Amino acid sequence: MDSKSCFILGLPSAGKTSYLAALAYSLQQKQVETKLHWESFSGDHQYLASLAETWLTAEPVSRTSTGLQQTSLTICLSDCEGKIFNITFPDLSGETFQKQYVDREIDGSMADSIINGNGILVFINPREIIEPALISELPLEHRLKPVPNTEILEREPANADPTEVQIVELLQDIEFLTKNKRYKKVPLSIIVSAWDIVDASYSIPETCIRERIPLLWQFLKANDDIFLTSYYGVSAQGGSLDTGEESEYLIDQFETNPAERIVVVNNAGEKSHDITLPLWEVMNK
Ligand SMILES: Nc1nc2c(ncn2[C@@H]2O[C@H](COP(=O)(O)OP(=O)(O)OP(=O)(O)O)[C@@H](O)[C@H]2O)c(=O)[nH]1
Ligand SMILES: [Mg+2]
Repeated sequence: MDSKSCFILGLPSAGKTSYLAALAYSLQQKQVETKLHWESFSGDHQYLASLAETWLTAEPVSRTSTGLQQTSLTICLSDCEGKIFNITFPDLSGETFQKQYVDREIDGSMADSIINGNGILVFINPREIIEPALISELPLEHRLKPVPNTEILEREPANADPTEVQIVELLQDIEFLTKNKRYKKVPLSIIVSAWDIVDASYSIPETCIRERIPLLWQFLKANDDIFLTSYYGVSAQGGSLDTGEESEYLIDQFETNPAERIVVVNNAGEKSHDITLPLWEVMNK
């Protein structure tokens, strides 16, 4: 049996665990057609089973702390052609990636999963984007005033630097780590999570990335000889779960077929409920 692995990257609250919760539920239901299906559990399945349960009851997932992060979850899947394979992926804490960005250091086992992996999913939550401030947009008095050294020392890069700068830096680490594998491009899927809150004028995920975080889009365009990129918009929850009323509304509305809560938009703007699509695509490139 084939063994594959997928690396999952994203800053805090990027939507990684919510995606895995919807995936865990989707893989075991039959009402909505999906490219991938659950064949059997391998390893410790408790984590994914409990995420699936949380998803079904329309509760938001808890933040993944570094102490509770999962470095290697394995499930046995079958694809639409009946091919069966084991797939391994992590559910890491966004803080792990912030630390990597700030310290410019990566854990050895994480580096190995990137080097030996088959593809990467990168999550970006439109609600969490830190926009860059252009010098030309700052009031003149700020631009003329010298910055005191204390302010520079107190700067917190993880909470202040633009999202696009942090993600591009993390992708540059991947570029470096995979440099001996240049015979093959790195399959990458950029996933705009919480697609239900994205401005309705965006029907194409790549346009949303190009306009909201242009540095990332430019980086991927300029490095298309290294990364083989696809773009998806994903609403894993199907809507906001910030209040009990919102959760109840979603449960009632999709009582007969909960998996229809999920919305996945590909780069042609086509909508489906198949949350396995980004994973299936990066595994097949
Ligand atoms: N509206 C909406 N919100 C979502 C959706 N998916 C995730 N969110 C929200 O985004 C926030 C972060 O989601 P998580 O899945 O915990 O993100 P994460 O990347 O695992 O974050 P860390 O564990 O901190 O690294 C939560 O408040 C979720 O409720 C969605 O489909 N729609
Ligand atoms: Mg998480």
